[in-house]
Amino acid sequence: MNRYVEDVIAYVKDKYKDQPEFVQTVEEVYTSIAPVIDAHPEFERADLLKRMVEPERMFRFRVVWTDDEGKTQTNVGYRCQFNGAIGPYKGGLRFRNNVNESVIKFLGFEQTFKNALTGQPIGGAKGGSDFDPAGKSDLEIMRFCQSFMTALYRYIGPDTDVPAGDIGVGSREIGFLYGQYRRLKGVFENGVLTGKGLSYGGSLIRPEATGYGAVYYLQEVLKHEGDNIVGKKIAVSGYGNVSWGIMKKAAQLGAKVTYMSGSAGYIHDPDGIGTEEKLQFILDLREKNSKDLKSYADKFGCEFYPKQKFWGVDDVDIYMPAATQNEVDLEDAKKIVASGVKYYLEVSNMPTSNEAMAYLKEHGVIVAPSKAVNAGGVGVSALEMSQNAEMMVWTAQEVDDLLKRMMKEIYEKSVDAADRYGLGYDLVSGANIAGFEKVAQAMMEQGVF
Ligand code: 2IT
Repeated sequence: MNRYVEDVIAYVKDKYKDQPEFVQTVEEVYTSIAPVIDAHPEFERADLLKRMVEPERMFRFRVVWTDDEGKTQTNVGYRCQFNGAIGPYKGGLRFRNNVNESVIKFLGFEQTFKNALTGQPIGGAKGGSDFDPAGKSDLEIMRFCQSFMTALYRYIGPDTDVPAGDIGVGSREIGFLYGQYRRLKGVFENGVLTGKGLSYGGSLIRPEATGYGAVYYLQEVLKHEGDNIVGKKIAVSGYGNVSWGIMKKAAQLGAKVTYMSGSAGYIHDPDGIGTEEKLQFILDLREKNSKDLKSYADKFGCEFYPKQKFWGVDDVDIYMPAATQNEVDLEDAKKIVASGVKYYLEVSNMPTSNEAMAYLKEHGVIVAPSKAVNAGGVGVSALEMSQNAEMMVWTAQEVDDLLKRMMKEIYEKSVDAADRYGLGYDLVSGANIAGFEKVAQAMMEQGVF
């Protein structure tokens, strides 16, 4: 491999050894883009790779709030403005108890290349808190969001940094966050957040966009194999907003999601999780922050497998991990290869360990990376920003058409980038290269800093 790439990976491994998720993503992306560095010695002279692993700035702040018993609670908040070379910082906020500096930095680094891939003018950012919304009342969540925004509002804005949702942050949280921003600034600047409710500037299709986009991307992958989505069975991990979008679009297109998992186990529904009633049930589970997937099995008469993961089941055509980071390790990858399932499309950010990904690729599984597959979410967030800036409201059809086109272009850009560097049909390296090239060019043209 390229010596400069090796040196920078070794430097990051040493300097950030206490940030394993961050090291993992840097190693993954930089290994992929090594052929670009070979072809561009000027990138080493400009020390581009070391510059890119340092966030432009990162905030860490105290978030204090009062629970329903009147007790004071303290959490940590973060916002990492990773790379603003191609547009205002953009990326979600994650509220979950396992959030720390490493998790926020890995998500911000990924976001930088993903956002570049969308073709929209958005830089990379991520933020969040170790606050866990599970089991909290609406009022507790409101007080937390208000305190979080009070600490954050001076660092964000429609042309500066535009947060959105992620795990634990949905339209309810975005509503509370926006309300507090508006109160503090005294202006109606709704372009400061995306994923808003429709009554104050949200975009149609934004709630569905990540899942729908993933299925549109899947259609491109199937087309390449001379195949199509009708009749396909899909195993999806997670049952959040993204999984819900996949289930809905898959059902519309004649495919079905037959497996769904949560942290307590998984369910197998051979009929597919596709009816209005079933989809609404999933939304309600999420709304209540419920971890009780068994209630789905009880209601719809199917099997629940407690404390197990479904990797390795062989009665599906496609695996789509869509829950969180590091869901699939080498052992799981071995089970997937042994199952004979041909397609593995990452949807959540970095669900696969680097060893697992290498194993899947080596054994002929057709793999696609999350930074391409889930990019429709942030892509439609950028469309929401456009609508807010223009004071316009686009129809669902208009947004959906743009999303479809965006996913097709992301797929094609990835295929083309891998091809240009002689890597063959490699959607993972292709996505990394295409995203990297755009950010690199913008940084090179903007001078040394
Ligand atoms: O990981 C992601 O791309 C998101 N959580 C969405 C970010 C956004 O700004 O819509």
